[in-house]
Amino acid sequence: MDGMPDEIRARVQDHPCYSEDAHHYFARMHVAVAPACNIQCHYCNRKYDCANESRPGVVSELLTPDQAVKKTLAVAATIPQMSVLGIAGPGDPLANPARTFETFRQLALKAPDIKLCVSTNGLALPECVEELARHNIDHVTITINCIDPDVGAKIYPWIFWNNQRIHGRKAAAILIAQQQKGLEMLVAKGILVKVNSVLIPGVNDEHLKEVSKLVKAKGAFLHNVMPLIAEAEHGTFYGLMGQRSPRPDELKALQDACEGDMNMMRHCRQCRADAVGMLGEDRGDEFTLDKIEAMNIDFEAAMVARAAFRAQAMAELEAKRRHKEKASQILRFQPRVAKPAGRPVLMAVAAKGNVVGVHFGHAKEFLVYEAAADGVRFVGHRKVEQYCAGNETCGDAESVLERSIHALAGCEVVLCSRIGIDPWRDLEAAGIQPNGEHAMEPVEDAVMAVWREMLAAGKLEPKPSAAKCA
Ligand code: CLF
Ligand code: SF4
Repeated sequence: MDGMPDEIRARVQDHPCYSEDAHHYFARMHVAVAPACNIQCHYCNRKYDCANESRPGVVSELLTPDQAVKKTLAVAATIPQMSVLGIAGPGDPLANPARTFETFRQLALKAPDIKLCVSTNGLALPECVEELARHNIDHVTITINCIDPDVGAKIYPWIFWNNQRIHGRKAAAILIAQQQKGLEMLVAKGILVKVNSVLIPGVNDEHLKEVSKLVKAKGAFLHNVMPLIAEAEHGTFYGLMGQRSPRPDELKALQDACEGDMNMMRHCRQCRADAVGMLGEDRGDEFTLDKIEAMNIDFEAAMVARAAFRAQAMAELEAKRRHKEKASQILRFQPRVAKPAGRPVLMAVAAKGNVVGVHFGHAKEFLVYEAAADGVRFVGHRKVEQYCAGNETCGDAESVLERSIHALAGCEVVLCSRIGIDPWRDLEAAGIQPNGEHAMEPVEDAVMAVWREMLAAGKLEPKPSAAKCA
């Protein structure tokens, strides 16, 4: 959020998706009120949630607007970090306008401190912009995978438009036109727009650079390039035909290439349409309808706890921002001496919140940072299975460890709070240095400290050929 006008910063500083810093402090929840969809994407199987913002292969419990409101109030009372309510499926929210807007209408009245957010494929967007603005929806995500109908025809087999099913290039051209028109209308209303794009190798990878340029020129705030997830067991067209997903290094290279043009989101977790909690965690099971019915909630006490949490989180975020601003000013005004030597290094961190706080064997994901002379940059995350699930008889531990090491390819260091001797040995053998010396330290400080130690030890001479992710 460096250099961002104060008015925009105030609108995104507690949104875990629109602000990378905020996602360490604030949580989101989704309510699955929107079953229908008006298009078909080749990466979607309608048995599952909308794959434009969801991890395919999961099914959400469909709620009525009344049930959704009840659930939102219960979650907000239990999780003070919850700042945003999003509707992202299981179909397209704007293909279900009555259910979507009834949910928003009730929540704007009953929980005005919660931000409202929606994600759409964009086909019905232009006709919904007025109503979105009326309900005070300040954040809208449009999934835009292409701006060329020939590319679109490879992603969308059909759309349902004006009571007709339209196929191929013609369908893609209509969808693209609606998405672009919707984007322009939202920007004209002052609504913040995030664009999601699914990176499909060989289909739209190079093309997404043009998409990024265009949506930025039209005023989109943030671009979130997400990897295609295509598994045969999900029964999607791409899954069945063997379309591959991008590797982590391909995703990072494309995000880096687009970054020159606009803010990139790199911390997306491709949530489910009924996700609850901090990004990367899912507490949905605690809030099924029967459990909510049995809850005895003191809403007044909950509001006090929410306000106290918020004040503390905002103060910490502001302190962090000032610290970063000061560091970048020092760098900017330093006399122009030769840049300190040392190549950039990718490091994986088993983090809890904002600190190095997870045992290697307990991590379900690692945050990946790039450390260099001019600071630390978050570049993405890698999902893994828990190597040590607390089950002594787990015979699969070896292969889980192998898969974790494979997922960390390209990283030279892994920071965690603790690590066992076996994984330590195997990581080292794979060229990844485990490090448990910075337990409970703030993540970025720890990563920078390790980079400086490597520099001092003479380990950061340029490599003959840069490390690549597998
Ligand atoms: Fe939900 Fe999306 Fe709003 Fe966030 S998710 S509707 S903008 S509140 Fe966030 Fe989840 Fe990624 Fe979406 S991490 S899938 S980008
Ligand atoms: Fe599936 Fe979402 Fe695409 Fe509709 S917009 S087909 S629900 S991925």
